[in-house]
Amino acid sequence: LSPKDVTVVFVLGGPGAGKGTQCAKLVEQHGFTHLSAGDLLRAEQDRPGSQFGDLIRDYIKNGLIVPMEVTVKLLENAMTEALAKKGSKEGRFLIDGFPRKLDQAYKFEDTVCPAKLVLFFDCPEKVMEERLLERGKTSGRADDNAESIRKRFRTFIETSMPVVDYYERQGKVVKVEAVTSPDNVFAETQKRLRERLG
Ligand code: UP5
Ligand code: MG
Repeated sequence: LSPKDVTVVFVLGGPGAGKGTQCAKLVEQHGFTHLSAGDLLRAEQDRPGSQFGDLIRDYIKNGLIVPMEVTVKLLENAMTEALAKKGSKEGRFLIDGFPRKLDQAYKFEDTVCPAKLVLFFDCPEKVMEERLLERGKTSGRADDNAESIRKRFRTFIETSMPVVDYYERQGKVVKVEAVTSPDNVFAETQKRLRERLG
């Protein structure tokens, strides 16, 4: 895939920062294609006959990063599929929750496509924890429990924040505070993206 044909925006932020919520709004109003790495992994985990089901289940429950080959391939397939469906090579993609480890960032930019921007939702752990525990009452997600949440936070700080710092040094990060209401966060997101994407 070539950056001439596709625009890739990575959407990062801690667990529960609101990446999925904001991506849904961006799709509705700006026609992006939204691909959540976590959603793709959960779908692959549940796909009958998948050779990666048990591995993915184990990594997600422990808040660890699934080996990048699996995730990059799932994303690449989903992008190709979305482009085919639209019947053109043009596409604007929000890649949500990826890359969350430096090796993934290098691999994706090398073999799939460099990112134009990184949208980073910044939110205190306390707020994210409350949101996830609340969602855990009904989400059925195997990682929305106190113990998994603690592990997800640790991985975020130790492994995923260096990715944000890496893109920060390239001047690609658009940072948005994600503590207020979803509509407020969205208004700020739109404003900041307009400044950068036109
Ligand atoms: N909510 C959202 N915004 C709110 C707001 N402004 N005010 C009040 N409430 C708000 O939101 C979470 C909850 O908060 C919801 O109930 C929402 O209504 C509310 P959501 O939009 O879902 O936040 P999001 O940031 O998307 O949270 P998510 O739980 O999806 O984050 P994670 O990053 O933890 O999950 P993800 O699915 O990306 O990854 C899960 C696991 O997959 C990882 O831990 C890892 O094990 C694995 N993974 C990989 O191995 N590799 C990858 O590349 C990606 C994932
Ligand atoms: Mg999400």
